[in-house]
Amino acid sequence: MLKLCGFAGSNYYNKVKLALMEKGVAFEEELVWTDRSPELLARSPLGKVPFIQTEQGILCESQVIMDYLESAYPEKPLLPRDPFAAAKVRELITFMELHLELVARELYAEAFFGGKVSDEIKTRTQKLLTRNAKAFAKLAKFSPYVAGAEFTMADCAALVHLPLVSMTSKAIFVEDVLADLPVREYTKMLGERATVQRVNADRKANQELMMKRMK
Ligand SMILES: N[C@@H](CCC(=O)N[C@@H](CS)C(=O)NCC(=O)O)C(=O)O
Repeated sequence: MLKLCGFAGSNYYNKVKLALMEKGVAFEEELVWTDRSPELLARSPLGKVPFIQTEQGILCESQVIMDYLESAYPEKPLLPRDPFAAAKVRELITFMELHLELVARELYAEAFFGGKVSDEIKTRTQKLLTRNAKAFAKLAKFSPYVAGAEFTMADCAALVHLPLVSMTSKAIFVEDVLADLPVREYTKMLGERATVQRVNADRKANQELMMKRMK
């Protein structure tokens, strides 16, 4: 059976987990914390999660995994059939990852892990995030799903990226760079899905475990 490896506190892990559940693909989970151990590096070249173990071998990079799942398990698609509409869904995913999540990531050390980020990084990040959030607003539909009327793999990504970007922004700048977007209502709507409830419950339990490990 396909194995999803990583930890449920990881947003990229949860993006893939949600897709697996939405597609109804049977899978098991292996708890793998990130480190630089030779054992992990032998399975995931950068020591990152998630990765999946298939009968043919291991795959890393969450979006590559999503694309693999889409072609290996086409029964319940998370992409529209029309090539342009499918590309628009993938455009949203790339945009959220590159221009929101990875920019906000520069602030996580201070926002979540008790570290310190320089004022220079904060100023640069705030400028970038403000600009990128405005651009994202032009692409995102929220009608009611992020790419339009259907639940797609962009929702698996949005569910993990958007609330985290909002939280980070509020923690560091007080102001939410995504305040003009209906992120809270959207997240609440997605929270009605049993799959999302399971992801959220597992994340909470895993975060408690993570805290205990850090003590
Ligand atoms: N581009 C990667 C990012 C994965 C990633 O950054 N995962 C984090 C956990 S959320 C991680 O493994 N961090 C540990 C590290 O970078 O060493 C993907 O999409 O899978």
